[in-house]
Amino acid sequence: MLDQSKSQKLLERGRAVIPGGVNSPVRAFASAHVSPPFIVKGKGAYLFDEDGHRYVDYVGSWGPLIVGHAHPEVVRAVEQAARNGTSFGAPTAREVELAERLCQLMPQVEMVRLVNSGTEATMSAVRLARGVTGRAKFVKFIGCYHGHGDAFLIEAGSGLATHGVPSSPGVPEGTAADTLTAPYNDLASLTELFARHGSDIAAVIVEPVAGNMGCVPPVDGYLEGMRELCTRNGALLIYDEVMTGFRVGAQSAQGRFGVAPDLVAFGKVVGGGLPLGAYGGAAHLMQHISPAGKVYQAGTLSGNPIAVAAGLATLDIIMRDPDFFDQLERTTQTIGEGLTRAAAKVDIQITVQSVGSMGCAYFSPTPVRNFDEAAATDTDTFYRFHAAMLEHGVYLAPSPFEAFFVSAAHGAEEVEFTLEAAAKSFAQVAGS
Ligand code: KE4
Repeated sequence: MLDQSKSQKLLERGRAVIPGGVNSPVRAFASAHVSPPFIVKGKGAYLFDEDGHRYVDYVGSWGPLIVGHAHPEVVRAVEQAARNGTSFGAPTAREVELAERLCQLMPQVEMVRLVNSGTEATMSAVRLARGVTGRAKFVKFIGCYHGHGDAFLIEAGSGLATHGVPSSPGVPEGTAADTLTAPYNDLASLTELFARHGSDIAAVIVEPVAGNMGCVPPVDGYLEGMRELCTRNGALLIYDEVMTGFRVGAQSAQGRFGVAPDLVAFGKVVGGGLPLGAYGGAAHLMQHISPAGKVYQAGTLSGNPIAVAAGLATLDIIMRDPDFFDQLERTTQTIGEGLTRAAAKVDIQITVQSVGSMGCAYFSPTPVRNFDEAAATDTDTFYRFHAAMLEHGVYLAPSPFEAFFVSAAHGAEEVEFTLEAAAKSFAQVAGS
């Protein structure tokens, strides 16, 4: 058994002053068989906890750390920025530089607004869509998570699925009534929603690869069909690329699948591990944002100089190596194949699904295409596997509905260590 005495004591202390002892529910390991390790340090592919354990990390702060923990260039950029002052509430050259960089990297993004989180980015994109179209309703997909904005907390996957919450108390009925939901990867039900509510729908928001029910790629023709339905009905298509942005390829999911949205929300990687999000799209849409237009959206710390510096440094590292994404994808595939082989050795059938450097190992003999199928996988065995992996030095997200993330710091040594740990863990799970 893993000695977690220090972490457990800290969790107790935390519970007295922080709800659940954590500042985001998924960190509580609520359904897991182990306590959350309290982290003291991250370096490259590794995390170090209060109890003296080292783990190969596949959470990467839930996605941002694509170049690994404490990358020297990111740390240097942050130090330099901090020396010049931590916040001004006034424009800076580097914000313009980051906005230019995002527009240059993403061909259909002509303007962006920087915010502080993925939640802010998705919330603001929906507000913009409503402001532009003059319509109130929007569509989200069951099992997709778009942050904790009121209107999104309906059948929202991720932490809510882990805690068995279909919709959060505190979301007024009126707000929920304007959120229409449909199963993911099911164009027929989206077509039906448009047939019933077409002229009231401001937007469809989607994770182009669903990463909050594991890792579910869009089926062939799904994004194309969604694009077509939106265009035909005068609704805006919003990609939530908070997770997939600069994660599944140099031009994110929209470049990878070749289907362009009207608006896009970013977070995670674009902030290089600091609090930063962004939303953007065509100039004629973004010009509706205040002060250029009338749709209000603001922030004391928006475009924070330290976060901007970390984001720029991370994008620099990613973009200067033409092989960056292919290399990550190869590593991810090696891990996926290794996990599948290790499980099969002890007669456990798993299905690994991955896109770029995000993936999920489902305890299921068949592929997962939507939330119902993700929920029907063997989650009990997942939780036992999760605890065994932690004991053997591998840190996975404590939920079968979360993706794993591979970083550029995961080399051959870390992969080998991971697969050895997996072989032991699968054997333990099979024997218990
Ligand atoms: P943040 O507000 O947490 O920065 O981003 C919200 C968000 C929006 N869209 C997608 C596709 C996301 O995955 C997220 C955040 N993801 C969660 C869980 N996968 C992060 C972890 C947490 O909530 O603590």
